[in-house]
Amino acid sequence: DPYADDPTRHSALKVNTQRPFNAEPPPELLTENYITPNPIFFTRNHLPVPNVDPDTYRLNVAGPPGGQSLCLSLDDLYQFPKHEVTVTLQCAGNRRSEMTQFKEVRGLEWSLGAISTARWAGARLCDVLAQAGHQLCETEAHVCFEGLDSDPTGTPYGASIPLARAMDPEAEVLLAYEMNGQPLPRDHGFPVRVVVPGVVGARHVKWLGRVSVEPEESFSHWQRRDYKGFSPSVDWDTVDFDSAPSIQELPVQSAITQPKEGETIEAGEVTVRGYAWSGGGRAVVRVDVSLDGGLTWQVAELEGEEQRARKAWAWRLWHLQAPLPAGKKELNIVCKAVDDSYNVQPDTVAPIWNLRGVLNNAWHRVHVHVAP
Ligand code: MTE
Ligand code: MO
Repeated sequence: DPYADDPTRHSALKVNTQRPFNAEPPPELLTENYITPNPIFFTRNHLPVPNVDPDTYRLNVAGPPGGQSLCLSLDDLYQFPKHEVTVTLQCAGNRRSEMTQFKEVRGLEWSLGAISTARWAGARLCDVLAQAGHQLCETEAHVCFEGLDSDPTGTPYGASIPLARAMDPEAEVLLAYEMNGQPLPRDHGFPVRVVVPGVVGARHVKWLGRVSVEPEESFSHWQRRDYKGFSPSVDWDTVDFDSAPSIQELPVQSAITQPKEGETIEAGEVTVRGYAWSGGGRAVVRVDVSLDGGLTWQVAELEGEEQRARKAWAWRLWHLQAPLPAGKKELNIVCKAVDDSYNVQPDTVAPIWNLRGVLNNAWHRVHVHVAP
């Protein structure tokens, strides 16, 4: 069993698949804290978790043509300036189960918890690439990452991001070795992972083994044959993966974590809670909540500090406390967020449905009963 050596996990996680391990925190724990505690941070593994010895670990960074490659130990990585940033990581498949309800898709049945937030620390990718002699001359180039996890044929997990993002110090792309002040837990990439603020989870390669600059995107299955969006009209007989760009920055997203679907709440007043986030560093400027399925709206209160313009890498938690109209027996609660480009969420899944069930950012809806 290649999974026999996987780490033990927190019992509160809602397990999607055991091998490989895929799990999310339940809604009520997800937004209990702005920073997600490491043991309940959602986990998305495609392969068995490698067991890496930190003493012999080496990160291979390919140099430019004619240049020299770097072979970095953990101690070598610690010599680079340590950079810290709070980043929300979201899987492209977050909220896929709502898409499935509309029409069948292929993929893990994520609820709304394939998203979490941590304070990451490590070396900036741009500093490491510069040390290897790379410059931003090839504007069309890509930085390819390989994990130390591999399938039975020996093919590692891989992904890539544009070189322009990797070399931009303002983009804050990290080779992270700390998560919330601790060494990375094994499930989250011990000893080193990539963190690409504002970009889909799939590019945050864990158990990082190799970095190279290439003229083309990674040839990995997960870069070329997965994590892409398509029209609702495309099915598995007609899909042409080369015709769509790989997902990088994600669209604006929000979801309700309290109350829960099907719950019975007390009459009088309701408190609605949730999260909101947008990709590419776009800040959340507003969350609208409806208690009547979208007929009328109230503006939720955003918690925490104002986000940095163009560098809003982490989610905003929000809440709304509202009196309930007397005699209401049921509520159809809806939320939708607006980012600082005034991007909004579509009202239903239908127009954004796709065969792989990615990029679901439709209005989130929760139906509850009111106690008499
Ligand atoms: N990196 C490696 N090496 N192997 C993987 O399976 N999964 C990716 C990404 N990096 C993956 C990986 C996907 S699809 C996501 S959503 C994130 O890791 C999840 O990170 P987490 O498990 O720390 O939440
Ligand atoms: Mo993912």
